[in-house]
Amino acid sequence: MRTQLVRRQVQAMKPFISDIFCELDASMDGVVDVNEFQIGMERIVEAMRLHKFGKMPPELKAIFESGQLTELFEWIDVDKSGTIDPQEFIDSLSYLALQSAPTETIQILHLLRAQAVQLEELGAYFKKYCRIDSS
Ligand SMILES: [Ca+2]
Repeated sequence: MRTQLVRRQVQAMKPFISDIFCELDASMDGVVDVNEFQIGMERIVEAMRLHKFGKMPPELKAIFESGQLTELFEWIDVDKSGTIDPQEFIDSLSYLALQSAPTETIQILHLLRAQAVQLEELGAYFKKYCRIDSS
């Protein structure tokens, strides 16, 4: 069964993702903020090169080595609290690792984010434009 296979894969990745989360949580308050995330990610990649995390599933390793994860902070922060909690981290990372082309998925997510920013800017522009027009 496909769902069982997926569940087994997620279970196999979980300890590694948890280890990485602890490594990112420099202040040890149980959540990772954007600074910890960006600074920590470089440390993780370096530690990975030294095989510090043991025999990590290759699909998971590839995501970290892509170096693109730092751009996904806001996507991982599902509840938009400004911090990433362990559940958000485990869910997003296992989701990405189970994609057949994870780096492509990361790129698409990044593009979507960039588009959302542009839309916000456009919205703000029209708001301003209309206000000027009506005065
Ligand atoms: Ca959060």
